[in-house]
Amino acid sequence: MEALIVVDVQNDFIAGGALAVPGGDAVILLVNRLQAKFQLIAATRDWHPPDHGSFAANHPGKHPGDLIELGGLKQTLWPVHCVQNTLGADFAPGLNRNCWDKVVLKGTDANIDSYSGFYDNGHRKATGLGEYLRRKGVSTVFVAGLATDYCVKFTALDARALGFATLVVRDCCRGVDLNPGDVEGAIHEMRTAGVAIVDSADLGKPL
Ligand code: VGL
Ligand code: ZN
Repeated sequence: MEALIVVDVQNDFIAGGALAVPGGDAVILLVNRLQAKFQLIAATRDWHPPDHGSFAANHPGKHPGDLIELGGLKQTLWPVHCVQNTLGADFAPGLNRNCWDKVVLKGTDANIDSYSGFYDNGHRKATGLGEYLRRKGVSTVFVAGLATDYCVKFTALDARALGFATLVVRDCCRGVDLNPGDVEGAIHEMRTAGVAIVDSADLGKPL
């Protein structure tokens, strides 16, 4: 059984959003097309409380891009984004949600960030996505969405570590590239961990 995980395709990560990922809008159509090839689809949703520790604004004198320690972990600081029950946390307009079987909220604990859809960044708490996929008999997981070098990467790495055959559909993802080369580095890191990098055109299941 195969499943698709659609990562964080939310307003704050597309044009006009607080943490807009370059080219992020393009994934809406691409993910819609990709979704048609799957029987089981889970989506992740970045869902932060207003006092979240990853927001630079919650650390006087700090700025987005700065590195701090949060809950004993290194934490990159971000603009305020994906605050619970705000427009920025809504899924992107035009994204087809009708076919989704599960939505996983992440980043809900103010004291720790959660890039992966499976665990927080300290691997302290599971979201339940891993158990859900196992219960559904999933052995192979495809990952697409935003952002390649953060939430897509960590979701794919955790999926692989949990024993799922894991493929990232590269053309259906876009990255932040905070430092140029971050996306390439993320691709390399995922490949090294046993994650396959594929393109949607090569999936062998034409529409
Ligand atoms: C993300 C930074 C902060 C992501 C989420 O979805 O990749 N990046 N929160
Ligand atoms: Zn976030």
